[in-house]
Amino acid sequence: MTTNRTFTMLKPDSVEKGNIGAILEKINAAGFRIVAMKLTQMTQRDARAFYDIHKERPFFGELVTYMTRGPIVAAILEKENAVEDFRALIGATNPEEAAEGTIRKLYATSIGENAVHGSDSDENAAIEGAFHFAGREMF
Ligand code: IDP
Ligand code: MG
Repeated sequence: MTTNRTFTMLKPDSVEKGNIGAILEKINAAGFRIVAMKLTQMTQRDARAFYDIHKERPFFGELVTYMTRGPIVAAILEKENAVEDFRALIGATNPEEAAEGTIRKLYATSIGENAVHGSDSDENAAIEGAFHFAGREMF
């Protein structure tokens, strides 16, 4: 199944390093339209809920600390086949395994601090978009 929308976060390392503009440029150049976007900061509770699927993993505490340490940019993106195409644009979770030219290859530091989030399914794109933007009139 294809979808028109996905959800992304430019994670705290991207904001800290001043990479918001460069990453948004890549996203636009790849044909995604920004439907909703905000600078925000996740609380511990937010991050634990957002990454609940990983709560038993050994890196969960580190992940919550990382994702809450500073602002993120949360956005909903629109494009034909958005979920799959955006995962291709960001590259593998581990930047050492990410393809040349992908956002993680260019801007990630490590498997933990990997610059961006991209939803992995249509269902999760809808859940994650609602998590950050529920109640907005604009979409
Ligand atoms: P994804 O973001 O590519 O979908 P997931 O496996 O869903 O990757 O992991 C969610 C996030 O958890 C990753 O983006 C990364 O920030 C963090 N993470 C994943 N694996 C590790 C690890 O082995 N060590 C530390 N952090 C990790
Ligand atoms: Mg994932």
